[in-house]
Amino acid sequence: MAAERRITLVGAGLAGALLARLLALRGWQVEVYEKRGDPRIAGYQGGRSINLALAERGRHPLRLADADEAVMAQAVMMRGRMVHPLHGEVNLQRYGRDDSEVIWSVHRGELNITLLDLAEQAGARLHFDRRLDHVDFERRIARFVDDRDRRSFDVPFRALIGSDGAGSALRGAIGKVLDLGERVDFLDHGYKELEIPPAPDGGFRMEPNALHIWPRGNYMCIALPNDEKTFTVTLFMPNLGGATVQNPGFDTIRTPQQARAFFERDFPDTLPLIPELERDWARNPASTLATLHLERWHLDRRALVIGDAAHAMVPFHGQGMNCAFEDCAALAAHLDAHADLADAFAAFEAERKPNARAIQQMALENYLEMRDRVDDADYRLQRELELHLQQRHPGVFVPHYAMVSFMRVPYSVALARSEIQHGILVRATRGKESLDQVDWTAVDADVAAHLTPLADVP
Ligand code: FAD
Ligand code: 8R5
Repeated sequence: MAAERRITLVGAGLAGALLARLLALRGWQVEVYEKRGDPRIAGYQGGRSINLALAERGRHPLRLADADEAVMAQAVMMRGRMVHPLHGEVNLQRYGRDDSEVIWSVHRGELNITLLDLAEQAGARLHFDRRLDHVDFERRIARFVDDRDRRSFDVPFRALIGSDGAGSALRGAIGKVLDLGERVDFLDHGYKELEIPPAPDGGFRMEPNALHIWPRGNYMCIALPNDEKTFTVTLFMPNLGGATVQNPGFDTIRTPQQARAFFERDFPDTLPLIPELERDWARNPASTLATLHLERWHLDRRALVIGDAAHAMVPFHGQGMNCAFEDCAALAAHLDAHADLADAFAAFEAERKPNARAIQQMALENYLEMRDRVDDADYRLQRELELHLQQRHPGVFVPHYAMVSFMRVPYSVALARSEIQHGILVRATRGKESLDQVDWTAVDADVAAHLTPLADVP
């Protein structure tokens, strides 16, 4: 029995490193193959983003792996959205009721390194510069290539877990022997990253404890703080603009000079903060955004995909990593509970697929909210009412953002309840300008008719 607790992971990114740790702590023999070099030696060569938002959903699996403390040592608290209107005052919209309801900005490279160290300490064996190239599922042999010298290595496996990200090579290999029902929905918007360096005195150039948003209707900038006193700014905008300057797109802003003119018009308060705008614009290409849907996540007992490899999503709820970490905890539990890997993989897929779909949908919906709605009077009245209803109906009316970011109720439950609650908020505030005008008797009846108490996952 013990000899059978062997598994091979492909990809030592965020999910791969955490899963390796969780399984090794449970006594599994874990081998991890990663196409990049060891970031602890070579320096982190990861994606362009430097920081990610970590929420309660992601912190819980980190706690299970005894990794939360090490990760939180480098985290920057974000209390809410700092909204920068084009005209008018910058204002903080808190995410939760107090500082226990916040999200955290973490450095991707440092996070990955912390998790790799912990995985190794738990006994997982890490193999860097090993890119999965080909899988023979009949003979159960995976071929890895070292891209530095093109040498290849044939590795026998019992089962493969693909934690190899949105462009998963394992998904591609499974797809050759099984129809995964794969569909990629590209968003017609993309993103580009810019940097706000530290101030001359070495401090932050803006309020550090917030996620900054510059909503501009059809596009937006956001900024997340870094523990090195920098901010990563991300501009999200259509790939293809319209004929007029009112509808900019990545295709219509062709030169760094045009980028400056665009920022002067639409994001004037950011310009003094981004000294190297032209350099960043030219250096960082615009990236695409997409949602990946798969009908199947596993090939019997031989292979499974998790994280972005199974369900990449658009970034607008900041939940891709959080969801991938939840996957790791769920998979570890199913592997403990089922002797046959085929049963464990099937149970994992059945649990996680509806939840992945739900957060993928909520992530798409949050784009409109962030770029267009946060500054609208009717939207702000709905948020205000949401907080009142949370107090009036504790444990029954729980704000959407709280369910997604501060609780661990399944994403599918959060989505279903958010849709009901949205209806209640719209009905109660229609034609109203302030909470004084709300008909509380009618709202309470609406809540009682449509919502039951919500228990969080213990
Ligand atoms: P990854 O972390 O991408 O890891 C995949 C690993 O597999 C990599 O190390 C890669 O090198 C390796 N690999 C790839 N191909 C092969 C191969 N053929 N053989 C071997 N190894 C291979 N999520 C949030 O929750 N909050 C955020 O704020 C947030 N911000 C983001 C910002 C940016 C710019 C981006 C791009 C994503 C962001 N995300 C965020 C999403 C988050 O990064 C992903 O959801 C998360 O990293 C998924 O983890 P993963 O392990 O599945 O994939
Ligand atoms: N990912 C995030 C949120 C929700 C914030 C809110 C949104 C950048 C490529 Cl766009 C985005 C959020 O509702 O007020 N929390 O965390 C992270 C986000 O974007 C990340 C940094 C990103 C992919 C580029």
